[in-house]
Amino acid sequence: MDSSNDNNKNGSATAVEHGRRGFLGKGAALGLAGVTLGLAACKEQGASEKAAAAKPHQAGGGSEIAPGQLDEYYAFISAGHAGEARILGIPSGRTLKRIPVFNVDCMVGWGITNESKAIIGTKPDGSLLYNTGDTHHVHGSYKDGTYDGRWLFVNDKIHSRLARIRMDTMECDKITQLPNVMGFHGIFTDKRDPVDPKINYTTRVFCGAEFHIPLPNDGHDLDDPSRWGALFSCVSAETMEVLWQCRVDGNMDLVATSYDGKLAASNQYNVENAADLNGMMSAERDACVFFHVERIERLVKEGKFTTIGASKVPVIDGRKAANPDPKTAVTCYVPVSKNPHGVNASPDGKYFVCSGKLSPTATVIELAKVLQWFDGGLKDARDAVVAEPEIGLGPLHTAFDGRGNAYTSLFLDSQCVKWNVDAAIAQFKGDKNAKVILEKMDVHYQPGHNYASMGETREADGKYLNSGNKFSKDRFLPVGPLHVETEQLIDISGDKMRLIADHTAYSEPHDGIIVKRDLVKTRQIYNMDDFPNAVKPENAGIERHGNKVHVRLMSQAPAYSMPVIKVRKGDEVTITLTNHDKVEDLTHGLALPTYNINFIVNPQETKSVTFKADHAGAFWMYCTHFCHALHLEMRSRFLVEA
Ligand code: K7E
Ligand code: RUQ
Ligand code: CUA
Ligand code: CA
Repeated sequence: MDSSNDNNKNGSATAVEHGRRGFLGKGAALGLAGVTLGLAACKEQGASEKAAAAKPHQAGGGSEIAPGQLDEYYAFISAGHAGEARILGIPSGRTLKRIPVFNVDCMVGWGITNESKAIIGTKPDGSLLYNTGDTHHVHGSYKDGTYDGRWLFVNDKIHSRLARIRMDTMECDKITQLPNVMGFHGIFTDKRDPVDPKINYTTRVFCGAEFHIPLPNDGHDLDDPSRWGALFSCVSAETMEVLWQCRVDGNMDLVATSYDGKLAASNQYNVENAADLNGMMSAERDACVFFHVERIERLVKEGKFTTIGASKVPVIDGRKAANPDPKTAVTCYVPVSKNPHGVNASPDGKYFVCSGKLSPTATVIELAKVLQWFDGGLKDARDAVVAEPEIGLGPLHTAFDGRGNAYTSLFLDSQCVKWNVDAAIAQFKGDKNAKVILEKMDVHYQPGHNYASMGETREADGKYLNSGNKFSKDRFLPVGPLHVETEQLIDISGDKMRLIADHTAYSEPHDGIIVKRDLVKTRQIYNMDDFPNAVKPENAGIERHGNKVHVRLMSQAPAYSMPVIKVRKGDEVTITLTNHDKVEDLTHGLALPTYNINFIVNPQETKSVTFKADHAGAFWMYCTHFCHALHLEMRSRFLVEA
């Protein structure tokens, strides 16, 4: 089941069983590149590996939260192609909530109720536009350089949609599809306005685009990918409208923003604009493209933009050929290591770090120098690079502890490497004694993102680091061919990193943020008046207009307001249900057998469903959510007359 057989065939490794760590080896990064990923050679087992197998440390900084005790942090994480977002407690790793976003969830009724369908979007026949999604990155809204607890934003890579989650209810309230974009991968909120000092909070969300497509994607240029392009998008955090897009050379992967609001950037692994794997790996260097937000928005204001196809969104040309003079350019392409993955902002606001992926290095870019380039004061964009330390194989994502140290995930080495940013800069300047690499710690196995507590804010506190690992192998009981994933929690508060917990995760979380619990303020019950269609005693009951029937229902434990509901076969039925219970946590459900209806209403909440009563009979409409000693008795007869 591991790669050792392949290794033997290739003669590139010993017959020693080392499948646990050796699944993917160093060969991939050393010039053989991605094409050999599955067969690559294995690394030797080292002392550090044995150390990792030792028992986790105890007490003081452990992960255990005693029964009845609360976690210190929330983690808001993505769920990959499960399509949702999730909330964990940190350090316990306990799952607190799953937030349906792009997926359909029959516990909540997401994708089933009219309200959630309106957010996801429907086809003319009322069915869902999409019921799949791929969430990779979750980022919060900011104020004064730290989380304001207002919103979370999450991407859908499959259908290029941006979703917003309001943090008072932890529910998705808006979804926007980006026009003329495919492979929306990186996302980041801005932290303040580039111009107006009063706007010290998030108003924009920036979105990268990984895949080139014809612009517009309407069937032309299908045989000539060299004419395809990629657009960087800016979305209003408040209205969720797409404000503008910027066309670039090459593609875009992940996104970072500066603390001063002036710059957004995206790492590019395909500056080659290639359509195949070999082409995407042909250039020695790729780039990190920086966007000058103020200049782009000035051009939009002055009307100096084009539009693409049916989209009305202003598009600014950020390609190099259209931006010859740095002093007016909207983009700056800083050359970085080959096929990078990940770009992360240091909490001191000074640097962005891109990881090499196919190069064993990280590239440190100084933002002041990028701004200098935009002012015409830096000859070569490459001069904005102030360090490029060698850190290990397959570097992907970098987290920060607020004490000047960076933590980069090493996919191929299955490690987390802790390195010092200032030392890397000194080394780049020629200081041979600079101690850059502070520690390498094994993780299990093949990490994607790692992220630190408050690490994406000015308040980075250097307490916890989560390593999201892609292969758990033998770390947990086997459960069939699909293994659970591991989220390993590492205590980074001391000089040495300490692995303190292996948490499981259902596939497949990518990135997340760890937020101090006091920054999050949720409400305990809804406000009935927030729902224009709330059912109250004065409008409750059944109402017929032709073959349209509206059932206005209330729930109060342990009963629905109508014991019998009678409709005729062929009716279009809408059931609106308002939960009149006011007790915290007192949720009711509504399931309608054979009609594919299932949803819940939380205290003081209203939801509705619409369906065709296309088959006759008696159906017990029952409460699914345990609410009362007489929960099982909470049901009504839904009668459909032939
Ligand atoms: Cu590296 Cu989509 Cu952030 Cu996954 S991406 S791990
Ligand atoms: S009934 S407590 Cu199905 Cu035993 Cu639930
Ligand atoms: Cu109402 Cu169970
Ligand atoms: Ca490349």
